[in-house]
Amino acid sequence: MVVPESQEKMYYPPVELQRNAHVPDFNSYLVMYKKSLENPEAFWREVADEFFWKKPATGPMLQHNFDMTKGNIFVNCMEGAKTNMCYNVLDRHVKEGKLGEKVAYYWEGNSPDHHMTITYRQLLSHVCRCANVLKQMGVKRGDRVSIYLPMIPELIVTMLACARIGAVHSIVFAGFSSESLCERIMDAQSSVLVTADGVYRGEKLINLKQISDEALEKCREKGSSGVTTCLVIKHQAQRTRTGTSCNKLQTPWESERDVWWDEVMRDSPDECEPEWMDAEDPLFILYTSGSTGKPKGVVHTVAGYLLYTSLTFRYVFDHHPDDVYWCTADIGWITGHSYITYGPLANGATSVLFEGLPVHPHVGRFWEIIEKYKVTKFYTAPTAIRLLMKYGQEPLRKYDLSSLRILGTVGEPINPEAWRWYHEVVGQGRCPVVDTFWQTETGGHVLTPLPAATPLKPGSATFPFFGVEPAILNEHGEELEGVTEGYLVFRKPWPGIMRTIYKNQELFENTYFRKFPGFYVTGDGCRRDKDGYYWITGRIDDMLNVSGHLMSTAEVEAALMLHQSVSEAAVVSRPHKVKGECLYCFVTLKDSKEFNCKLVEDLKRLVREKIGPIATPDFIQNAPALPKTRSGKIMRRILRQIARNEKDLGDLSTLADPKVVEVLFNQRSEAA
Ligand code: 6R9
Repeated sequence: MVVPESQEKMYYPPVELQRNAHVPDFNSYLVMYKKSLENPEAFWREVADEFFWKKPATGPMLQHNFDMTKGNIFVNCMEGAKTNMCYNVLDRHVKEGKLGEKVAYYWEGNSPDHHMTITYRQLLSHVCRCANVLKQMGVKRGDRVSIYLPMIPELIVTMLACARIGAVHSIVFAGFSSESLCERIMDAQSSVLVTADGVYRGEKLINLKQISDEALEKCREKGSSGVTTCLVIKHQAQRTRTGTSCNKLQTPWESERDVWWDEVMRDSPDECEPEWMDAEDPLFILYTSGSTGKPKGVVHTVAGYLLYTSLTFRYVFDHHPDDVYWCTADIGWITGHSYITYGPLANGATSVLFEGLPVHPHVGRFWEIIEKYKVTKFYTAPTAIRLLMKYGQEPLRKYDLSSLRILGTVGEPINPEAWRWYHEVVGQGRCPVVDTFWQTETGGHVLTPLPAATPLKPGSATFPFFGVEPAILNEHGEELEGVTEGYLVFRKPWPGIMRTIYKNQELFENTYFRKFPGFYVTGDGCRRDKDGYYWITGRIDDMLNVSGHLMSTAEVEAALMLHQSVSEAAVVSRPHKVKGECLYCFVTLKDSKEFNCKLVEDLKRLVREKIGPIATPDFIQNAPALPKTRSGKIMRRILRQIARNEKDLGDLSTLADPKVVEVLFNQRSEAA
């Protein structure tokens, strides 16, 4: 890695930020990076020292095997140590750090009229009460608890309560369908489901309890005795007095199984001894799309995840005690787990927790919230930036954004145009933009700038974080040096990397380690430029990234193929101004079935019901046949080009029947 000497426009860190920063210049970054690779033991030991350990580690900070030819793949951090995540992110601050009265979260509801403030002491008290409630329900160390909740404080309370008693939380994004929720409850074998009566997303009321009931009914039909208790938060009825009050009578209720949150929390004691967990005990499962169509339960463990989310949060957002930090992600995704809950709380940070949408009730909502809470660090997704760009500068001019110091993005590659708008219009040219590349599997940032240290190039995630050693390989697994492009892989683990796929170590090894023995394979393509900067080029495998949400083609294809008229389906991405990518679907119909508008609408509805609104197809095209290789594999590369109307298709010799390409191009106009 060299100090950049590029001709293209670089954005250098502001001097005021450098004065007081944790990593104040590029040279400091290089020195620390070198230490983190040469002596990981000392590097991570120092990070661990600030946390509370009931028992110290007896083993090294990190042990691993990334080579399938040498035995099972494993990562082990701080063997022998005992600790508790919840104790470290709450009790430690309240008891040792005197942060009891500090605000942990400013909650801002879907409507600007709904908001509340929660201090560290209050959060600890709620968490202990919830922990006792869960225990009362029979939840023990190691048991799984599924959580299907909107962005409300109780979501954080429940996840930390699980962490306190050693239960493993499995949060399912509250935009997923009952089918998706059922699948995740069954896979995790949860005994408790925590949900809410309902939630307003913008103008739309979503009846979460009804969806939960449907999911549990589906689980029952599939023979799972699983969930014995459903804990229900009265959110919509209590906090969003909208007239359509949804109370005990209107909320579907099964008295044997369902319990109101406020009734059991009221009498629950607010003290609860933390369960002292082994460093490598699981902390949570979070499902991510798999290329086979079945979601994979990514498992993260206690100690390593604590060290890594805490350190990345501190350095990447250059956290200081008087900051007000806001990450707009949903806690149902990894970004929310790592950078709304665990990373910020581990640092004793004050965060904004936002339930609503960027454009409700008006398109200046984000800017209004930044002004209201004097947000200093703001973290969002390229899709949100592109959406807000559409409305121009006018909505921002009404608000005072002078509190902002650092901006961040995550979820997909950010196009330079959006990057510059974010930097110039939102950050008024003053705030570095940290483009953080990472995955559900990596637990925390792996390629990222540090705001006071790294000169920025719009669209590049720049350099590796401490302890992370990237490499770029070609198809044959040969490492490529210098300026190059290929598969992005990592040579060794950092504490926050996933440990396994829940109940499926074999799938874990096959997915991430089989292709290139000795490396963790991200599935993303990557380019390295002459200054050593890394540029993510997108997924190499057949994944789709819609508005920052990753899904697999197979998952959407499977949903389409449930329709009785469809015999085959292939889904590819197509660039979209706001969502980054959108879904373009090719469907082959069964003989005698007719392709018409009604069918298109039915198929869209089907995908929404099976997966959720985020997966709604934008285009559906009739495909009398699909381009396939001789061995019968669909060639999605060609379909992608048809979807994009790119006529120069290159070599078609591997196709079984090249004529189908022409047919698909001719039918294209009907699709849009
Ligand atoms: C954190 C998160 C992971 C995939 C990842 C990549 C894409 C995420 C990115 C980015 C370019 C960035 N991705 N951040 N691509 N630049 N800064 O999003 O996790 O939902 O698991 O998605 O998202 O393709 O492989 P996850």
